[in-house]
Amino acid sequence: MEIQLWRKFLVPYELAVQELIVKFEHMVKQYQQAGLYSPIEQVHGRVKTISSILAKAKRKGVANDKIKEKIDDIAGIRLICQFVDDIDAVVEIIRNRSDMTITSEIDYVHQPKESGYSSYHINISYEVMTIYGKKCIPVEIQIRTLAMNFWATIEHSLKYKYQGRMPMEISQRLMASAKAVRALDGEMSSIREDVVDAQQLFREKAVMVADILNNLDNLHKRYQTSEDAIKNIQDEFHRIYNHGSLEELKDFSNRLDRLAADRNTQSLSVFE
Ligand code: 0O2
Repeated sequence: MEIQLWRKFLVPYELAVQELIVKFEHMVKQYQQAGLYSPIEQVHGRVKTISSILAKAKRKGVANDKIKEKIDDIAGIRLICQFVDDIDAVVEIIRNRSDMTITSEIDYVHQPKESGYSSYHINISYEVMTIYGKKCIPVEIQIRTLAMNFWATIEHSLKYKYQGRMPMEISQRLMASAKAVRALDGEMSSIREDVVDAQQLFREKAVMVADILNNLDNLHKRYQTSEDAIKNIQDEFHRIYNHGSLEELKDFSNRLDRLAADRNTQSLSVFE
């Protein structure tokens, strides 16, 4: 295929990857805005390069005119989770979506590959609208933890370097480190609740601080609150932020909310 034809061939794959990145990133944002824990930590996506498609076709003995049917990871999305349990949650989310049709699933999490590779693969058919009409694009979604991703990235580079002739010693080290990755993920799972709680508190505090600063800005600019009153509020905010508890910050934020909501009042009695 000529380069121009390749580019045309890959356009709907690029569209599918871009749309899916937007959808999954938006999902993460929705969880964050709702103050909820997101089972997805990072979203990545790529369209395979032409040389990588050709190399895979050669490796798998796929003729050039069969690439479209036989290579199903030309469009790829990678969803990175913090914990192994999150992988199941993400799989469930994808199964329940009406805009992605699952064509196959491979569970390399519970049955890792011989190499040590671990990840959950879901192949979907995803519809995009191009200027030539609708097209159903096959997309491979890989779901893995941060630790699994670290291993896979390193192993991928080494595999590329050794081109299928990986020295035995390195293979063995990789297998041993894959075992360490499973142990690490297991350890992290056992403290998942603590980590999630801590992250939740951090997020709550961040949302509260953003609200407070927004209210302060409004009081200053829109309601022309006096400089002295603003300074008092700011001083109290700094004191609570630096030395107070989350409860105190919550109470402060609620008082400021009430004050900002009451546009007619000139009284700052709640801070007096
Ligand atoms: P790239 O460059 O990441 O796109 P196979 O021939 O079995 O390896 P197959 O039949 O296409 O691959 O299906 P599978 O097993 O679902 O693998 C598809 C993709 O999963 C691979 O694409 C890799 O991204 C990833 N993967 C699978 N096995 C391994 C592994 O042992 N190590 C690493 N690092 N990644 C793996 P590509 O085209 O091989 O690579």
